[in-house]
Amino acid sequence: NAMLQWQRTGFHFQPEKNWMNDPNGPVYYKGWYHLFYQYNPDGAIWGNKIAWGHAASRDLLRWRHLPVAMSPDQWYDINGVWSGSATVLPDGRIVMLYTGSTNASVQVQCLAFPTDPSDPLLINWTKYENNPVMYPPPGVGEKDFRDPTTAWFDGSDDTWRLVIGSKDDHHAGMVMTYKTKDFIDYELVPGLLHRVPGTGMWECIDLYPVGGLRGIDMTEAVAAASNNGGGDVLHVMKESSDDDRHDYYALGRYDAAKNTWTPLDSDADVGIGLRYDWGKFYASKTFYDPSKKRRVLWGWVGETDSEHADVAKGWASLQSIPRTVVLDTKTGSNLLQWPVEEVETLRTNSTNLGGVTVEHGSVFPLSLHRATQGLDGGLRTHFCHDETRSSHANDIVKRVVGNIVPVLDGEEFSVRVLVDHSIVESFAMGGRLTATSRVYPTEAIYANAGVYLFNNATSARVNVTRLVVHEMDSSYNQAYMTSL
Ligand code: DQQ
Repeated sequence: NAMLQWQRTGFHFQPEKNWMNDPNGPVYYKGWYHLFYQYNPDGAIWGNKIAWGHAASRDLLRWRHLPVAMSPDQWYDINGVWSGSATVLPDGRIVMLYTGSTNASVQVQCLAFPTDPSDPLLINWTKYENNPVMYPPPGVGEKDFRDPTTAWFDGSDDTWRLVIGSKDDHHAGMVMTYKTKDFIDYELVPGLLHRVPGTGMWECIDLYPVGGLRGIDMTEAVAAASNNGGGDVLHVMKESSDDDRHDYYALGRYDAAKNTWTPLDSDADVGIGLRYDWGKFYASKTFYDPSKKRRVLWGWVGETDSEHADVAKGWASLQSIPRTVVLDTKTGSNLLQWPVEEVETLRTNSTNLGGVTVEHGSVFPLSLHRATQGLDGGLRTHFCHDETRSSHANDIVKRVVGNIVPVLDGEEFSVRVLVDHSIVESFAMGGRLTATSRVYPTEAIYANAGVYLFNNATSARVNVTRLVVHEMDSSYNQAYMTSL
């Protein structure tokens, strides 16, 4: 449906057509970033024949679409090649672990390797001949055992370790640790790394270290911890909550020897209470990028229109802009997420509009955003996306998404907003809070789209000290794809 093609993005990743969901196995290999993703080659809706789509890029922005990496073609994954993660071994080889949904819809973990490790595009994949390598352990439901993480090396007993999410019969979300020497035989490590009653199935667990400025590889953090206690490094535990379809995280300390992860906020109810993003963002996954020493987060941004509309478009879902993740050392209690620096290379035609005062109840056209000023921490500052006025279409979920965001003494409120056709992704206070929305305007498209500053307050005036609007060059994205 050509009418709907304006919804396709300029610089957010999406396949050429069809359904996509979770990001899978992100990894940097021989100069290329690889992104795999849950993909339905047959249409624009999720189904029981999910495969791994695949694309590669040198800069996380311009993607070369590659053939499907793995299809559901074995008894152990015939109902779906589900989510999984890449591990890079010390000699550079890649091991891929993923969940197979078997011919009896049992969730098992499976192993795959690049068929030709000398191919930087990693086009062909070989599944291990004796898959599966892990079955649901005793006491775990056969449909509650999925999404293995990237493994890390633990020198104390020379094993690789990884975690897998599940739930128990008290509806508690939980995380199990496995160890292996060869990625073929696995041992369940006694105890649970974390468990929170009442939260249901935990999908797509992520566990990774964070510190101040740069990203940290998990293996490196575990080695540092055994040598010198690990310093100020904290570990993020993230789960995707199948009950309410949001990604939650907490900061804590991982103790490899004890196989424990202890949240900083020890209130059991809060055990995993922070949100990655207040809007549409799910099943996310990070990877460590050794070339820029950073940790990069991808999240699946689904549609909020109807399935009917998706079928008409012939595609569904985007990936978020890849985000670097670091610890917010000022608050010490949350992460900072920020678009990867490569996004700035897309900026053209910048307009500076500093020093604007927006009176209460007024609208200021040709500007960027509604902003509220935090006064020395005395005011609570709230950031949200108001989707309710985003479209005249009648088959759309429209909400107001957002929350309180810390503005500390001496700080001014700031927000960065990425607008890309049918997605708006916002980063408030340097990424302390993020909100992602899908938008489906029926009139404000192409040249009819505009940007305004609103001040909906009943009395306060807002001083916008700095406002920069960048147009984003996305034209060469398509050109690049076809020129290869
Ligand atoms: N999506 C995959 C599962 C995962 C879920 C199936 C999360 O592996 O738990 O498409 O969106």
